[in-house]
Amino acid sequence: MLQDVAIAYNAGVGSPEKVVHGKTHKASGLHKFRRLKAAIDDRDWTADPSSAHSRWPSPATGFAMKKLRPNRSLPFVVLLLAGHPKAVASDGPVAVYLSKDLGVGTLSEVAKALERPLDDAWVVKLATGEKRKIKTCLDFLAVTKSRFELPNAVDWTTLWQQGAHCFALKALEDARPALRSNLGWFRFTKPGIAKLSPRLAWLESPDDLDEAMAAEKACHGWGNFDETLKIRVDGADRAALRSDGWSGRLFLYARADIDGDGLEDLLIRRDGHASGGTAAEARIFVVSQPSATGCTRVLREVGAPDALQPGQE
Ligand SMILES: [Ca+2]
Repeated sequence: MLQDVAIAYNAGVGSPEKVVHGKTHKASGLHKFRRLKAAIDDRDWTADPSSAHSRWPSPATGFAMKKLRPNRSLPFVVLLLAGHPKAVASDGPVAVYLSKDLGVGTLSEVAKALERPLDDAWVVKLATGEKRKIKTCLDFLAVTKSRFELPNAVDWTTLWQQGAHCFALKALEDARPALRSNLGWFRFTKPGIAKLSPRLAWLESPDDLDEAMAAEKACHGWGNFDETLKIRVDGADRAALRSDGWSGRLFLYARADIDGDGLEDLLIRRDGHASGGTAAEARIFVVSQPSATGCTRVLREVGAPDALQPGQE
C-alpha cells in the first residue's frame, strides 16, 4: 500500500492549491496532505527519530525506500490513491534487484563473476578442429560465438544449462539502475508471472513460436496463452512450472535497466524439460514493458543454438 503512495506521488496525482481569475481552487490528491508532501519533498522518509531505517517494500519489488514516518493523514492518502489509474509509472532511480542465485551483490561485481570457475570444466572442439578448455563463463561465452561440439553429446544440455548463468551475467555487464519503470506492478507471484509475455513458455515448434509472438503482440499474458500452465512460487525469485508436455523452473535473476533505454527490465531464466523425455533447455530472457499502459515484451532471449529463435524456419 505504501508503494501506491510513492507511485501516485511520482505520477503527479492531484494538484496544489492555486488561484485562477481571483478564485482559489483547493489542493487535490496528495497535495491536500501538506505535512506528508513536505516530508516527501524533503526526502524526509524518517523524520521520526524513533523509527528504524528499513528497506521497503521487499527488495524483490525493485523499490528501496525508507519508511515514511507515521502520519495521521496516511491511511486516508492510501485509500485515496490505491488503484488510481495513473499510478502505473514511477520516476526517479529504481533500485536494482539481484537474485542471490547470481552470486553477485552489486552490478559492479558482475565483470569479476564472469571469471569464476563453472561447476564443471569442459573441453570442446571448435569447427577448425582446435580443442578449447572451458573453465569459466568468459571461456564459455567465447566459444558460443562460433560452432563447436562436445566429445560426449550427452553433455550438450548440461553445458548449456551451466552456461545460462553466464548469459545472465553477460546481460548484466552493462546494466545500470533504471530511471523509470512501467513494471512497478510486477511481483514474483502466480498472477504476476501469469501476466508476463507468453514467449517465456517452452515453445517446441516454429508454429508454437509464431503463436506466442502473436499472443505477445496482442498483449495476452502467459497464463492466458497456456491455460494448462501451473505456477508454484517457491521463494522471492524462484518458481516451479508445470504445463502440458513439459515442466520446469523460473528464476527472476535481476531487475535493472539492461538495454540502456532508462526503463526497468526483468532478467528471467526459464528452465524446461519434456515430460517423459530427455529434451531439456535453459534460456535467459530480457523482458520489459515499453509503455505504462501496455504489456510485457521479450526484448532479447538467449540459450542453446538448437532451440527455436524468432525468424527461424
Ligand atoms: Ca531497459
